[in-house]
Amino acid sequence: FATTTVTSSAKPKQQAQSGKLIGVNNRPLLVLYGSNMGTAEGIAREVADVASLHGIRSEVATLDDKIDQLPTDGAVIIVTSSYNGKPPKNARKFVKWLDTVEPGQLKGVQYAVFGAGDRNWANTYQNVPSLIDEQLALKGATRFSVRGEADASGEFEKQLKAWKMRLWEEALQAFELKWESDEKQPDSGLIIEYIS
Ligand code: FMN
Repeated sequence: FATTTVTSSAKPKQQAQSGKLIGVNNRPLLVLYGSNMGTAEGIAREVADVASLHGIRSEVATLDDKIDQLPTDGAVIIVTSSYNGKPPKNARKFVKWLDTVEPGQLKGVQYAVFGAGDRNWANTYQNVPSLIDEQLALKGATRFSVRGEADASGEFEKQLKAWKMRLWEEALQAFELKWESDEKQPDSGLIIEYIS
């Protein structure tokens, strides 16, 4: 029996080590973003890069690109911002579509959501990530990691880092991932300790 703890220092440009994360059926990762100015998009790309470096098949797309196409064979990570409580441009259709989905229709989809927001918009802080997170659950999808959020007027980087650490830890458990080599601590952004 082993407990897994993970820390992520997410440096996508680093070289991957020889080890690979392997999981049952080699399940893929889809990272979707809603972003006007690039913050959420950058986070989405970085998450996918780190996963790719560790041998996980990863794809990045906008939320609007995957309407009615949420996969059930792997993980879906969604990173989005909000604009006056409304979705960014490339997430508007997705949010409308999600509202029309029947309860239970998204059974089998495993997801996690992260929101890039700003508390200066106090009444609508994190509106869109919160809405998507709740709606996906209502429609039958399974949340494998709790929603994360960061505040551009607060400790954005610190909050982002904390979310990434928790995300990888919970993803490793949810998808039964482990290293195929003997290496205990790959140093390519994802550090894994096995505690007997
Ligand atoms: N953040 C929120 O949490 N809720 C909002 O309602 C909200 N409205 C915004 C409206 C405007 C005009 C601007 C410029 C920012 C707003 N923000 C709001 C903050 C952005 O969501 C935040 O800066 C985010 O990191 C931008 O991400 P992006 O670059 O991916 O679009």
